[in-house]
Amino acid sequence: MRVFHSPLHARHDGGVELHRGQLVPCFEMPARADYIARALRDVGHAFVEAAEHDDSRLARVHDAAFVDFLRTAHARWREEGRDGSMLPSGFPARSLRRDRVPAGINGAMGYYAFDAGTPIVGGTWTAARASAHCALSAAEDVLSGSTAAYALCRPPGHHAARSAYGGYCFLNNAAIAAQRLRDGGVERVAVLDVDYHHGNGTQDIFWTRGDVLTVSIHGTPETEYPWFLGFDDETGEGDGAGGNLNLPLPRGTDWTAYTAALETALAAIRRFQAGALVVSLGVDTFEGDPISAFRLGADRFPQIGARIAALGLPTVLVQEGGYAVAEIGLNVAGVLGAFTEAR
Ligand code: OKP
Ligand code: ZN
Repeated sequence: MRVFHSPLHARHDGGVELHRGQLVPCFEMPARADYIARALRDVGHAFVEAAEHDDSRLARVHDAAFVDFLRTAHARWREEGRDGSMLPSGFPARSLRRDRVPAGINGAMGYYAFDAGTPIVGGTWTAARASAHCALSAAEDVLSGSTAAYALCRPPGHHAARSAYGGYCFLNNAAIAAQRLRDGGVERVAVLDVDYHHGNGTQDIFWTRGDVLTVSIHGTPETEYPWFLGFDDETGEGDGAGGNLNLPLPRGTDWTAYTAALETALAAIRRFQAGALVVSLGVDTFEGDPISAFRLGADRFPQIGARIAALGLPTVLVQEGGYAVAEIGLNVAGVLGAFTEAR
């Protein structure tokens, strides 16, 4: 299958993140994309550089003022005489006002961010935009008749909400791809999120919509990031009532429990009668992942790919997490290889 990529991903290099009380080197680093690219090239996937797309595609799923914030944040930071990486340190939690965006950059950053683990640097906007372009190009490839396409997105996207960033994510690439499929004439689109972390941003974006089903299998937010969304009683509202399915699983989940959840997810997608599928493909469910706690061996990723392929739907696979950098390429190639063989 075609791999849509962009060299501009490397412009986002956050440096450090706040992790368990310490400033540590970012887990979400440029080398991740390079390892994936090498592994996919080695097995012969066709590489295509993502095309430029209009920014109006981003505003289909994000708030315009939020997109403006991302576009201008680092320039505003530099105008205050600072440089390097931006991390927020105050957030509008309970008892504080959320009805106004502070005029200054520090307050605005805390307003739009939901964690202190997602630095913005000078190249973040360029990279995040290029990442979204990978997803858009892959979606258009599928609209033109390809069975499936893979977007080598970096930075990832599934934590980015309509007007909030965090979890290493700025623009929600999977949501942007799903919306592109809708705008291209697909009436019902399903998003299956198999990243270890709950896809809170995708859930938020489609929460009140009946045309996009969102399903996420993830480590339970009782103990796992993003902690404040992803429980199984979140099912959608309004036109989106019943259109969100969360399948949280405990730390230590093995293949037996994982496949049961995967089959539940696939059954829901079949029932929805989707015309196309977007997969938020995180491979941080791997047993060697440094920030996650499922126990899937590398041999399970081809099985995941084959099961998803069995849905028989036109599919856009969008890269999300995966932080065991040495194995990330093998695990992504495992999913894509088995998917291709099954179709
Ligand atoms: C991104 B993706 C809080 C940061 C905690 C965030 C993990 C984001 C995972 N200071 N870590 O879903 O793989
Ligand atoms: Zn993740």
